Amino acid sequence: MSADTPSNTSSFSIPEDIQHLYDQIELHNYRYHVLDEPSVPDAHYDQLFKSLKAWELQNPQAVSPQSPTQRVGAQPKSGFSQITHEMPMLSLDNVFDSDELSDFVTRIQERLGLNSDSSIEFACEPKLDGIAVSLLYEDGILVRGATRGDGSIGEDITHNVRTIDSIPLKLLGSGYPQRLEVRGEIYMLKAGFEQMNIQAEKVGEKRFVNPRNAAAGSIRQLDPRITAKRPLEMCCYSVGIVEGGEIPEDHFATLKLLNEWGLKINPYLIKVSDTQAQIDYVTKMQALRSELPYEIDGLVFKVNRYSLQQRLGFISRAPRWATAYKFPAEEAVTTVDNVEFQVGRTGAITPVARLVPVFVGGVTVSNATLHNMDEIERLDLKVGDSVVVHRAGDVIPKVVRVLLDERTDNVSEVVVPTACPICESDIERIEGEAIARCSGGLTCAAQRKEALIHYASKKALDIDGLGDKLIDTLVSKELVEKFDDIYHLSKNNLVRLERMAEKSADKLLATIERTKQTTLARFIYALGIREVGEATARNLATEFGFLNRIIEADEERLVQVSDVGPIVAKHIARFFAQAHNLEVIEALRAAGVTWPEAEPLDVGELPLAGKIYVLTGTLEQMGRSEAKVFLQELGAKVAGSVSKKTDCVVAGAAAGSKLKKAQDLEIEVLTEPEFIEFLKVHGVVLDL
Ligand code: D41
Repeated sequence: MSADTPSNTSSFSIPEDIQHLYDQIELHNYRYHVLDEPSVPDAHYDQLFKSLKAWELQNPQAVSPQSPTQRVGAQPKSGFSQITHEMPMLSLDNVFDSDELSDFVTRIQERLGLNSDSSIEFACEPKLDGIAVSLLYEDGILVRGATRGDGSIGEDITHNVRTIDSIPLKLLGSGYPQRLEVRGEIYMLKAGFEQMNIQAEKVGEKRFVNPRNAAAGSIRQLDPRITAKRPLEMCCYSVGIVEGGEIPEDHFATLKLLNEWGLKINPYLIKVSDTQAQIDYVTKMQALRSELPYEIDGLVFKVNRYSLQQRLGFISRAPRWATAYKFPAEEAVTTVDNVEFQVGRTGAITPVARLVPVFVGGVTVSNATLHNMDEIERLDLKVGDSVVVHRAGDVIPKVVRVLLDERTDNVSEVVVPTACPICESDIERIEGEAIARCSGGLTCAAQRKEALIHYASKKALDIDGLGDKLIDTLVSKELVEKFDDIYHLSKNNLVRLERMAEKSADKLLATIERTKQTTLARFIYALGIREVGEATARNLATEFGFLNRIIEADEERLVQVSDVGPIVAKHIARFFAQAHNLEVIEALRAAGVTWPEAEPLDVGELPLAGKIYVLTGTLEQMGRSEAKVFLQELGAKVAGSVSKKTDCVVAGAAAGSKLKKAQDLEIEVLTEPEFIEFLKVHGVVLDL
């Protein structure tokens, strides 16, 4: 949080503070709505707004007509004509946790005069983080597109919506009302957004802050040729005007019908009738959030039946029958206390920002990666700056932006070290590479420690119980230095360590012993060869079958392995050319580490050779990337979309259009349990 962000409202008893708050909110408003260039995350803005509202609630006599709370939306950009919505586009109230969600349901039951255990059907859908728009169809023809604007007046964006492929210019089928207004969200896919920013940087243009602002900026272009190039989509979530025709009696059925008329709806739309199912939906979607191809900032719950919606009505522009369930914001503002440099497994020196702790993406974050030296320059970051921190899913938090407007005189330059902060070896930086490295190799304690952590990690030797902290202790007590030292640890060594009871020492030693039996792929991955990840290690193991053959292979042979390019081949060859690496391998073999070796199977002999598989929906027992690797191991190709050439579709939960297409094309479909059974039959070992 910036220094001037109120933590409570009591500090705003004097009007100057309030004026300052007005100014801040108005500035953010202008940047957000007019320039499409916000400088702070929404949550920060919401916080300011909330503080002002709270103060005004305490001081109702002092609410000025100039207060930002007294107007809705912002001025439209000049150049667009205005559209008055015949039926206002309502806004949504928010809830933030399951208690508030259940209060929302209770209020509805009470208003409808129902008792607390009577069930009401709700439609649930993701809340897409884009911009709300209205489309008007007359006799099935798209005649107008408009932004929501302030809910009453929006901007005419007909020329731009016509460029969006997921918006039909003419409705499909028949039976639609003569006049039909469809409402929904225009948004940008995450991948398209990344692509756009890469392109923007190449030509020296400014990056967009996030997919939502990129979508807003794209839809409010005066030149539709620019909009047409942007990867936009639209998903529908309600209807407005309905004249000269009928729609079903509930929201869910209406959306399904819109879908039949050619409009896109969200595949995760479901109906639920009890609180538990609502909570399950929240849990499921929260887990899925970071994997979705678009950003969502929450979910929307709507009373399904229109007759009930009507009875409930709305207050101050928000329907009583709907609410947004907001997820924790993935961005927050905080201050950089310091920048320190960490040494990774391969010697890469990564700058890390030490932050004033801040709650973001559901956890408190006090460190964020800055990737490399170039990034500090690109961000123009100084110690003491206010920054925006992003944390999505389980990904490492990162600093995405510096709030240059808020920079004070109390900032200092980041001091880049010239020697390794751990072992004082020289730092090397290859021309044209962004990464600086410690040249100490395994003589550097930091690199040794990281190498050991990697060796013991889940995808490598999988020595459960030998994690970061224990390795840290073992290295600093000089009990472990090289990989094979792990196998020479004694119970005596272990029980002397803090927090290591006899039972856990026994357990750890048993795990170390058991995991000596490994696979060639795990072993190669564990060695920590630069650029050799899990998939490359698997490919090397499958194609060579024997470690010695890999050691002997030259670069020319190595590039024939799938996924191995000239750079990776060079790293592999270089690794095995170094005598001390071969010694490490010998020492591990001598300590009893073994793996089965066998003549590699000819790719053509694999059970799924030549078959094309498509994965869709959410797999609950394994990740999609895992499923992909399993299929590839059996010789199948995994494609992204369903076509006539597809042999089989594996459909997880909430599978959408791909599943439908597979059914239309009469392609074999496996459910997740069927898929797992199928893998087992083909001898794939699953550790689920
Ligand atoms: O996905 C969304 N962003 C979304 C927004 C959604 N799925 N449903 C919505 N439903 C409504 C009502 C209940 C008023 C028809 C909305 C919005 N409103 C909305 N978007 C922006 C302001 C309001």
